[in-house]
Amino acid sequence: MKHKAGYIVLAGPTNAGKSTLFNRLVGLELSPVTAKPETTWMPIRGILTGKDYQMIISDTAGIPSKGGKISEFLADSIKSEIRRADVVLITVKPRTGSVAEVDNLIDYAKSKNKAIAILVNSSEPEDNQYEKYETQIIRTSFLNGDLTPVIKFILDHLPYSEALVEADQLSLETERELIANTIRAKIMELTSEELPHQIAVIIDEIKIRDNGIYYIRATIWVAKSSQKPIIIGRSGKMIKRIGSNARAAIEPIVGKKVFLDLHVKIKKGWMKKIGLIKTALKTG
Ligand SMILES: Nc1nc2c(ncn2[C@@H]2O[C@H](COP(=O)(O)OP(=O)(O)OP(=O)(O)O)[C@@H](O)[C@H]2O)c(=O)[nH]1
Ligand SMILES: [Mg+2]
Repeated sequence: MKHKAGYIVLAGPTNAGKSTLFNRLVGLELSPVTAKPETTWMPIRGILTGKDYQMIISDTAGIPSKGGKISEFLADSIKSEIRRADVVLITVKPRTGSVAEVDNLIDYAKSKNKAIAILVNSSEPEDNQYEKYETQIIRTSFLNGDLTPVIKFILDHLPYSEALVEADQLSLETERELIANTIRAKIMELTSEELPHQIAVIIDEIKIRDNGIYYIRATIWVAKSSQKPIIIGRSGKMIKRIGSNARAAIEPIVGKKVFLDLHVKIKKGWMKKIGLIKTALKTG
């Protein structure tokens, strides 16, 4: 086979299992998965390089329905990933998410003449709700199903091309971005508050100490003073748990022992201010 390479995007309703599928495709836990919606923010691009192909796969935010200005940034980022893609995989979970959202995504991808498949996250036999879109439909469990048909669809629709990035590169994202996302997901996982659009993680400093340990200092932004004690927890228990869970998830990404130094800062209403949103989403 002549060498193929290109750009693939996973897009669809929040909590459909996009990041679960993405991590399996790229073979690394690059994109945090939680049981809560709105875990993924800005796109995370992972790279799968084989002998005859290179896939740059983009995991995107679940289609944001609320959340004000941040949602606008996220919606734009999804569209921009679709425009850049050769293959668009619309990931859905039956009977969840709004049909209108899926309609809009598919219309947009069709208007840009992309190869589109609908991936249905299910091993259950399903009704025909996706047949009206007249695209290929692939049903499989994103968690443990057979991904061969997904890989085949991608390969069938990738253009012939030389590799686009170095063979040993794993992601287009910087370590800083991957680390910030991981810490944020651990906060979402551990705190019962529904705060996905009110917490951001900013990496202040990364340095390798003489003993080889990766020292990471990060600040967690909260939007209200009442949120700070939730993150800190009683006698600092919660922030310790966040730190130790995040450290365990970061170490395989950076391939080093990590020391995580976490701080919490109240940034009142930060998610209403464009400048701060850009810093939080790393688009500034
Ligand atoms: N049982 C089962 N659970 C799954 C499957 N795929 C995903 N999940 C679970 O569904 C939840 C959401 O998965 P994610 O991969 O974070 O979903 P997402 O679409 O990336 O969500 P957002 O980034 O928040 O929009 C997690 O608790 C996953 O473990 C599956 O095939 N089977
Ligand atoms: Mg996700």
